[in-house]
Amino acid sequence: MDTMSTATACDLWFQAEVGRLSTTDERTAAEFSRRQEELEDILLARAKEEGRAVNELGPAPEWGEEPKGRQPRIIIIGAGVGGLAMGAKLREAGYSDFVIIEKSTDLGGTWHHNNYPGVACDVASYFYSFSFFKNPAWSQMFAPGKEIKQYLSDVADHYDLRRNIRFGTAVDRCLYKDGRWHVETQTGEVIEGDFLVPATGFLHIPKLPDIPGLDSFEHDKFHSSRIPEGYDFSGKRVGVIGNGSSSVQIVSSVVEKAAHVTVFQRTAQWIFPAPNDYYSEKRRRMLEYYPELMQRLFDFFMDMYNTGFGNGAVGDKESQRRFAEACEANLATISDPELRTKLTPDYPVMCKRLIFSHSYYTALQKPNCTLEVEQIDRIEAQGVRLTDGRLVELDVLVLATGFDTHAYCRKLDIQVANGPLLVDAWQEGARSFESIGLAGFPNLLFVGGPYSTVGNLSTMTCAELQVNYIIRLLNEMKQRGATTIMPKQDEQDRFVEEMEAAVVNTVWVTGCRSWYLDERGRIDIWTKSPEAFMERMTSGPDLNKYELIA
Ligand code: NA7
Repeated sequence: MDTMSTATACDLWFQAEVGRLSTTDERTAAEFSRRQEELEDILLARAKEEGRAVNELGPAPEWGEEPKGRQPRIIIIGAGVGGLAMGAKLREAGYSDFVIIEKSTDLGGTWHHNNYPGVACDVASYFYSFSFFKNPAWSQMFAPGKEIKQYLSDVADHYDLRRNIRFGTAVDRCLYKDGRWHVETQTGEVIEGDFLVPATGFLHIPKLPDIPGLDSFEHDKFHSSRIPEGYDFSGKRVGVIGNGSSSVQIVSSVVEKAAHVTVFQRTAQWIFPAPNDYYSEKRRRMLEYYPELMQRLFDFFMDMYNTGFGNGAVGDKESQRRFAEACEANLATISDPELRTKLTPDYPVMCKRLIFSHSYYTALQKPNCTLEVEQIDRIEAQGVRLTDGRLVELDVLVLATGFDTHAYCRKLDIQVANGPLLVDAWQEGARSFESIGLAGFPNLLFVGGPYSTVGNLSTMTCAELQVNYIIRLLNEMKQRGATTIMPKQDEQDRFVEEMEAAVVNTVWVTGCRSWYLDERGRIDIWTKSPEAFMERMTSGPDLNKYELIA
């Protein structure tokens, strides 16, 4: 075996990876793993023989060549995935005059705020990475939140972005006047710039349930994203309201320590049985030497998410059927028929964001866990009162009730002097042109705004595509000597119509409530396939669809 070429060993390792991920048979999977381990030994030895360098990322890259002409000053809001992608790519493109305003004391956005037990991403780690900063060191198939935060920290260090970040600075108001954006912070300071890039994310503002008596609970109570890091659930009677991805991860983790866990479920969810494999130290070391394998892993998972999952959500019946079968088979593993009935959704798979978990059903079947489907009447000092009159006494209450996913950057009070206010422009629902600009708002460029592909594409990939689009837009403006840009209203209207026409094909409007729908039942995420989004982002921008002012 060790006489094979390095290229063949890489091929075989990758084929074994695909085989392992494609089989549901544990013995076959174990055989693939064993073969991979042998190949890792060979590949590590080869790396030494061939004098391969560890693919270390090294010091921050030199600034890209400055585009000719005056440098625009760019104000980015948020040092999460979107803001950091923007900073890294600006730096690479030579735009040195930018500031990232971050209200927290550290970077990472969602991955800074969410510190609950079991926090992890539901997108495979090799794909939940920037294509320009692949990470051989992921420890698991679905990386824990802490690792993702560390990864983002590494991105910031590598691109030397910390010096551009203003931590602990909350924005109050963004006013466009006299041809510039004036960003006023809560301390009254005004930061001026030519472009405003809100990269504030959408899993950001906690949505608290409108349950009567919420404030009367006398013990610890947290939104899932505000559980203090290291909070000790040991020996406590824990109540968790909600059963989305956050709840599923919390419950699966906390059940090991808590005296009892009660999950208050309003609507059953489909659960896709995804094992969360650990990646061995040897595998990680091997991958450091083989960027070509990192690329293949990235491409493989991208294809799996886009064609397998993404296309299913926007109408591919074959993909929907495969996901439905896997979820139904998972549900069938629940031995107690009463519990199984409680956990059976009455809407199609993927209508709500699909939950990936290999441990939730196991947790629910533990003797110290109860799934409560009687609805909540009110919260009282000692616990949760159900509509049938029972009181579930608790020592700690977790509100895993999601986020205000449609707020986007409304809180920033964005407005144009003598012109529109963002909240008015979005009165009938958030919108944008091609997920980037907004008619009536000069030099306002979103990363992760309305019509981003939050459905299925990795947020990292989505941000990267948008940022590359923005850089091309800035470069083209420079070439044309333009200083101000905004989408033409009719082009934006046509784009919104295109998105709304495609909604009917999606599984998101097949009869469930989810965070994809706003309070009017309107969808403001990308409604076509992930490939169509990638195509739009990489072929754009078409500056004929924008108004340009020199
Ligand atoms: P989600 O997925 O929005 O889930 C919120 C959960 O909270 C869901 O089960 C809701 O039930 C439930 N909920 C919300 N309000 C209430 C009230 N008032 N009463 C009872 N139950 C309620 O949020 P997550 O934080 O879990 O996940 C967000 C995303 O983060 C996730 O999709 C991943 O991409 C990462 P409902 O189903 O609406 O009946």
